[in-house]
Amino acid sequence: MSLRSYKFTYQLYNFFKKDQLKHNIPFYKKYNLNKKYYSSISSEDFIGIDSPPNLYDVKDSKEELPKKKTFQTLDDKTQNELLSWSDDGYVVLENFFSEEEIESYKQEIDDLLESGKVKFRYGNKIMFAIHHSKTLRSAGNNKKLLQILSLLMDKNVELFQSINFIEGSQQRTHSDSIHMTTFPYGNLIAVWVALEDIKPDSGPLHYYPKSHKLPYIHNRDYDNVGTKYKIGDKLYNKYEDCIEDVLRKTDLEKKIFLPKKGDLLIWHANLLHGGEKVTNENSTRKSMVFHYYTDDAICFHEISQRPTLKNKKLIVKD
Ligand SMILES: O=C(O)CCC(=O)C(=O)O
Repeated sequence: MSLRSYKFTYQLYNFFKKDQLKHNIPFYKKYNLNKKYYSSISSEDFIGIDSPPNLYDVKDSKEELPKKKTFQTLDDKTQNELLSWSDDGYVVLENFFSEEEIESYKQEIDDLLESGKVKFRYGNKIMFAIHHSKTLRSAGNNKKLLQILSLLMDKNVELFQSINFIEGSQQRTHSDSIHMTTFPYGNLIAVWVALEDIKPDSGPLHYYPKSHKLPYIHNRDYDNVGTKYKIGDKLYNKYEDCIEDVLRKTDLEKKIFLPKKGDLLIWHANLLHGGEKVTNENSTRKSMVFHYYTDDAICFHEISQRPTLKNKKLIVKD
């Protein structure tokens, strides 16, 4: 049995990273959570505590967004693109980044790879390149983008993570809420940026419009709660099977995202999405994902039951 399955291993690790965990302290107090901020945490800790929903999970963005000052400052096209947020759980913003900006992001990734500052992890993902690049950090902290994300969440958001892809992820359908969990639930928002025109054979992103309205799937939903001392022992594919089962019982339809370079897709914390199969082995699918937390929630990783480590470098904007 691996040491990683014991909660105390993470607790020890967390203890030495305490500074990066303190962000949760005020919200442990707010939600009367009686535990150390470096201890294990999962959705089991919130059973019986009401999770206040976000504005557009209960009110229609078509009616509410036009009342917001920030919304009124946006051009007509962007306004229209945002209106269906609460209905669909995603929005597409065409042509958001310029050709020049996109070229600079691609160059930055090439340089980071060549210098060895970033490496592929979990197969073909370049994780957290924003920790090494002011250019990519600035892309994630683009002023208009942050404004739009804050508008959709109706509160402040903070850049947390980036993932860069050269090729399709082929990742099975999932919700980000199992990886970047929050309490209250749903306080995460994500952005997928096309760094080139995306072709159908390159393993494009897929997503299920309206799936954000399905219940959040947590450890207990696939028998992965664990014990007082150990995290759950289910393999990740059991979670993916569970999502497949959930979807099979709905009539939700899959959409494939085939954007042009510079387009982006913004999705809700619980929107189900993944990567299509790559059918052309020589294809590339250059893309960049940003994940943002709101600044008013407890953040953790449901599967490993670890509180989220936040890198301060990102909070101080360039
Ligand atoms: O780009 C993809 O294929 C999947 C990305 C994804 O699932 C994510 O970043 O959450």
